[in-house]
Amino acid sequence: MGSNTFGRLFAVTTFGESHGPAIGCVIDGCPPGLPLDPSDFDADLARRATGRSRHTSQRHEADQVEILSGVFEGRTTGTPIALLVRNTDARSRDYANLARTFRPGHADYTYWRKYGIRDPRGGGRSSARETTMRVAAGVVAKKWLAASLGIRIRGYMAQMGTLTPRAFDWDAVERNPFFWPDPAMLSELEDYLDAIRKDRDSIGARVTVVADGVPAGFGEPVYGKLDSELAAALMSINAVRGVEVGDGFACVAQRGTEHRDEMTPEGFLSNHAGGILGGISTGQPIVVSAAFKPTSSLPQPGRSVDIDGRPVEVVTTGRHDPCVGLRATPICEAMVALVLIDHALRHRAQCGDVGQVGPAIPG
Ligand code: EPS
Repeated sequence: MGSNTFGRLFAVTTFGESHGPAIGCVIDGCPPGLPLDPSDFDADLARRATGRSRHTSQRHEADQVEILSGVFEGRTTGTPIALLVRNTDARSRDYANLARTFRPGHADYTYWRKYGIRDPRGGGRSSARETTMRVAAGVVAKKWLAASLGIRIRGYMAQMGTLTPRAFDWDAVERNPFFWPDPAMLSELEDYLDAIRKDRDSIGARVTVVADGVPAGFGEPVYGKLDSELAAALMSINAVRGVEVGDGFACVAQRGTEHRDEMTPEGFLSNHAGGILGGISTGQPIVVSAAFKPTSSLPQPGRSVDIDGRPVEVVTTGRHDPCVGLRATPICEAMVALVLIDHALRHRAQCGDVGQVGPAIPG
């Protein structure tokens, strides 16, 4: 059984490997009539791409999306949308020394144990290159959510290593390569990451995504809860080790009187719940975070074993990110968008006739 399809009514299947000729996806279930042009993908793919600053992998891919089907005269037709991105800058020789061994902390080992095939080139299907197509599919989802429901999805880096923002400005986020909301800290971040790179090491990060304008009612208790599907979506991104909804694990130390979001006719008084109660959206902003582990491909020696079980030392060469979380903001946004469009369509299918019940508490 493979599991390369995500979503039920807006179903995205991705395919391809980092060092194959191309990567791509098929989106099945996109509503017809949505304007869609290849240039729509450029901005988000550039936000995710490698080689856009000295702090990311220096592999240079054009990341040009070709629309192969599902669009006629600039609009989606309701038929499967096939998107393709050609790989143009793979350098497989960087991986030659990994043919018989495994990077510690990398999926190399588990892919080999599961599939019995050792294709080390570029991490194959486990490479973060696959996230290109998540972002591409997310562009379509974001566009429909904005046009049909006025939903806006934005993310930022909420922590890198030990650093957290001391101020918050949404406008600053898109003006720096860290997706960082505190512009006064940029040189501190640069120095921090330069030092990590100089140490030939890597570092973790936290990315937060906020979705504004989500109406009350999305989510399917009990096994298709909005929060459980958001958690699964974010957890499926390479290198994610933890997901939080709203206050997340901080709720462990909170009292009920602090955590509950009191309601008034004028609106909710707080949003500790992250916009979801009982697995259903409340109408408040949806707030989710993902924790990214430090990159396992490291240019300093680490102990490992070879495919015959003998002890070896592994050094990873090649063009790797010192902080994978740094390029993850658009990926997290895309996964949130894919969950929300799927739930928008599912809600419309089951509850489209319910209409407005009771008082709508402003988010
Ligand atoms: C990646 C390793 C590097 C990154 C790659 C993700 O690939 P390579 O060693 O082939 O240059 O460049 O990221 C991308 C190519 C991308 O588009 O995100 C990894 O091991 O995950």
